[in-house]
Amino acid sequence: MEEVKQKKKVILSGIQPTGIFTLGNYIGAVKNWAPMQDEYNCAYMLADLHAITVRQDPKAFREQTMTCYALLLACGLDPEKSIIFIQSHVPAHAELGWILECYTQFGELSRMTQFKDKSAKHADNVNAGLFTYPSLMAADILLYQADLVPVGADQRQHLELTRDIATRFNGIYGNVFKIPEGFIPKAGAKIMSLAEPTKKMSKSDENPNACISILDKPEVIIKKFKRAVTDSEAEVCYRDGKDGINNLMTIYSTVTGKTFDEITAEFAGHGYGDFKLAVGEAVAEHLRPIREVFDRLMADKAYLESCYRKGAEMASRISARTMDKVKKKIGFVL
Ligand code: AQP
Repeated sequence: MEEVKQKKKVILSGIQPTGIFTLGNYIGAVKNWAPMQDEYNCAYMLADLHAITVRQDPKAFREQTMTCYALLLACGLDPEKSIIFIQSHVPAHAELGWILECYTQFGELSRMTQFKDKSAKHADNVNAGLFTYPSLMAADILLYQADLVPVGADQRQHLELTRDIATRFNGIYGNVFKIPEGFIPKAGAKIMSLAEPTKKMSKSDENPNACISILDKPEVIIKKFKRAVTDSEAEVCYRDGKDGINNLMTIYSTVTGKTFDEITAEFAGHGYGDFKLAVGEAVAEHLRPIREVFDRLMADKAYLESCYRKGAEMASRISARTMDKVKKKIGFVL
């Protein structure tokens, strides 16, 4: 009997080049991308169009985008296996983004917690792009007819909205978009700030002790963990209300593979000082190979450019198919 070959599922995810990735970006998202490359057809993008919802310094932004591209490769993304591109190199994102804004309700966007958080954080620049960000994110995903979208838990709400927009569009025009599923890792879905463990760890946090950058030197990583905010008990265990310790346990568990019970047993009778040191050392060791590959890649800008040009070409080809379909369905003259 002839073997029926199953088509590989499509994955799309992205990250904003708004700074060096934090341990939160890494554990919640990027770390999970490389292992998917054999099983799925993957497209990963640097979301630079999303990044300008917050004011960026042009020179720093350009450099940061290159740095972040190198970081994606250093985290194991392989341009021979996946499409790794820069969002603004593929104009279809902005084009479909606008179209989908017209199929997204004001009320829906008003309910997005990221909009509320970011507009409070950047009160001097609450621009329309910050508000319509989820429609552009929907375009990013739907252009590639993605089956799965691996993101951190903080993006769950945007993904739900993407599904609603796609379902609404399909309801009007027939089967245009694949309805994507979220792929949110169970462990480490949301890494919290080391300084305020009830807030998520963010690249743009102004307090350098709040977040670990994946390029921080080992001694810096260890120092930041030593300063991490915990509680006044002295028990390493995962429990409601122990936000700081829960966060450190999640991080330690992700980089060592140990379960929470194993961690509790390992540190029974020890103070928090020993635990924090162990977490710092484990994270520094885990990130060492990424730093090393990153340094090599940054020394070869021509190679990086050839990768992102090729990525843009492939992404443009795939997204053009969806754009054609969308335009025909809406009734644009082609
Ligand atoms: N703290 C986190 N824990 C787990 N996952 C996280 N992600 C971000 N922070 C955490 C995941 O990282 C991916 C890329 O995020 P992004 O750069 O597109 O935007 P963001 O969520 O706004 O990330 P930051 O670090 O907070 O950036 P800034 O400070 O620029 O706003 C997403 O999959 C996200 O889930």
